[in-house]
Amino acid sequence: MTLICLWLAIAWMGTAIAAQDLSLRTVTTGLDTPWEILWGPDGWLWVTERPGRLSRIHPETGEQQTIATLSDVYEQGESGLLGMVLHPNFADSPYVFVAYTYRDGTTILERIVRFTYQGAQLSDMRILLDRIPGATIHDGCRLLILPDRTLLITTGDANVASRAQDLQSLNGKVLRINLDGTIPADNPFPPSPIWSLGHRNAQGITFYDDIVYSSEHGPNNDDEINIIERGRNYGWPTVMGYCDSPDEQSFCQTNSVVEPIAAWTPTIAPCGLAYYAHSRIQEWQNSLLLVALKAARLVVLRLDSTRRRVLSEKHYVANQLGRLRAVCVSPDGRVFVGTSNRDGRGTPRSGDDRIVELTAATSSVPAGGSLTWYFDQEPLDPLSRMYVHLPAPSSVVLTLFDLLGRRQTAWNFGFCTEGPQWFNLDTTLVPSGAYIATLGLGAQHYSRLLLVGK
Ligand SMILES: [Ca+2]
Ligand SMILES: [Ca+2]
Repeated sequence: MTLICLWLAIAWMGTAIAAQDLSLRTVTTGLDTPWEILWGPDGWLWVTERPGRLSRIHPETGEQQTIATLSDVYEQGESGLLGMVLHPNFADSPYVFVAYTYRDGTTILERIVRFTYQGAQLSDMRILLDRIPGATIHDGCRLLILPDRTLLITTGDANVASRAQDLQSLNGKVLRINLDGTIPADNPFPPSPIWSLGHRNAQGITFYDDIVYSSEHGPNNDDEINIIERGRNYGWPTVMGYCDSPDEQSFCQTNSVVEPIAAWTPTIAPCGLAYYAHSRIQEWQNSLLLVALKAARLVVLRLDSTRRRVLSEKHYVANQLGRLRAVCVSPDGRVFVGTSNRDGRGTPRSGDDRIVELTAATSSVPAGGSLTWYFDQEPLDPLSRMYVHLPAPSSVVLTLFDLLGRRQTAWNFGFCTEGPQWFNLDTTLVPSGAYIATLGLGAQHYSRLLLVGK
């Protein structure tokens, strides 16, 4: 038993994939321009589609449940229902934050709103930030909630490039607001929501530890990946990509412009961005996963130990799925992407748009299929919970072994019915450290590395 567990753990940790080893599994079809895909605390994918629908999609069956359809969304060109993020403590605060464009007369405007999720529907819409100028192009609007419980919002320049440098304009910025719509007292330009400036059209944002990363569309050159820092200037429209022409260098010195950590000419149209921290796909650990519209591929940017420098760039599924707009990483390291072939610039194929799971062909999960298994946080604390989507009714036992394979403790949850389950884990008496966690489901065993803290 001990040897088996160790072997499984090593197999898990050692998984590496080459591009040709990646396999694609269509989760669902028939969508129209999925703009945001999130992994929800209920184990479903939460999705916005640009014409105005919000839905939950089951990652295994593809079942779609509409939770709202926004009737005042204005979709033209790049505008419409855009970014979404869920409250980090969704069980107690079931709030869904959404960005969309609408029309006031002939004027296109953008707003950030908050819904409450109850009874499998979104209700009680509250406006947090309103009347951000929009346009048929460059509407930004990727959302991110930071650990300090503030909301970051990317905005585009709405096709007026000079606005990106104007501190009186909300366009071409990263904005930061509190989750109730008020402005944080420690914003750099109080009482403005502006957090950083000089952006053209950022449509990807993610973070890991204390670093916020963003992707940004360039014009006909210099798409960018930036590290977003408080109060800093990112150069647009004077500076494109690096500070490497005489005009740019002068502006960069005067304004202390932050250069990107990656730039692309010719452009790839970079969009959704996610940080990959998991060991499930070892080769991608400590990388940024970036999906591209024009280049129609997943770009994996491996970072160095400071996480501020790109070590390598690899491309996957190039031209296999068409335009890719959204990427989502589940807490157990599964990767989902959304196509954008019905957005007016793509060539829809039968079934488009779709959500596809990218998996290593040599799966690190032992026979028994695509088990969804994760913990609500790591390292575990004394009140942690374990999520398992049971593929069939079975007994459930979680055992922790130390790294020498010696059994330390176990939780026996008895016989459980199939489907999604949460299990409470009291780790009060478990010393902090690294363990090999083995989940026994009947005769099947699944292992992974697990950290326990205090
Ligand atoms: Ca820039
Ligand atoms: Ca440049």
